Amino acid sequence: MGRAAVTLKKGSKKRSKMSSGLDTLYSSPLDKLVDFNFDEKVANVFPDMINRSVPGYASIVAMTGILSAEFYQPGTRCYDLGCSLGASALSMAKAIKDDYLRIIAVDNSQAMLKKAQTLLDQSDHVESNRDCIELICDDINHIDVNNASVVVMNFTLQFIALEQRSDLLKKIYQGMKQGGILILSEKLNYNDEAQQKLLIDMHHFFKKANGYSDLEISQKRQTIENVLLPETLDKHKVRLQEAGFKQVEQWFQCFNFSSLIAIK
Ligand code: GEK
Repeated sequence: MGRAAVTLKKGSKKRSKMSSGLDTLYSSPLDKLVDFNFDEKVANVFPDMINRSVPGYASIVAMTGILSAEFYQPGTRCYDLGCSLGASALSMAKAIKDDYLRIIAVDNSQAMLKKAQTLLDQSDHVESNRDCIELICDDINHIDVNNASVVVMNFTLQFIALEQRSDLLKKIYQGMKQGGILILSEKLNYNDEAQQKLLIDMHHFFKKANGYSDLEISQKRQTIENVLLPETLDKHKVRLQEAGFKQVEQWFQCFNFSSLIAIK
């Protein structure tokens, strides 16, 4: 399966100087805009970046805990695919009351997982229930999903190559228990030009209101457009149904950001 546990390299103490901070990565004009990637610089500002960039992010993370507590089946596993710093995994860990809870949190960015490990270590042992979370550094296309009653993909599928998305969802479905849920949160695209423009404009109003300048918005958009590939709500629903999910419902939307629940 090619899993790799998170390994902290020597010298990681130095990095603690670079504490979590404000996202100013695109605040000055950059000579060369390289494709966005989840490196150490991003990991260090990630909570600020995602909260100021994704409308409804905090609500979706909180609801992930609430929904997972209701649909979790004792004796099964939970997965957080594309876990970043582990926010959704922690939300599940706090909400699900089961001494035998096991949450597999997967990300292919070593930098993000190193930061996730630091945050877990710093969290209150009892309050966070962190011991049930296992961090795995791997591509979610390569991991096995087994005996799952809750699978969460909060803003991760959008980074997966378009041609790999169906197979990934089919694999997830196959690894799930009857009655289990997939929470899928994504940035959306619209086929209608006017609708697309309005939704994107509203997202930019949100970012400006959160302190990002026009330069930051524009540079970030250019670096991310080849990497984050949004699709329409219909496309997501049809693909989930084709994977086998018997009920698919959109439960959240703010501007062009949405979350779906798919029940096996
Ligand atoms: C949260 N869910 O805070 N395999 C594993 N991880 C991947 C892959 C892949 N193939 N591609 C991208 N990632 C999180 C937020 S962020 C969303 C998710 C965003 C990882 C990538 O390294 C990053 O950590 C995450 O998916 C996407 O609730 O930044 O917009």
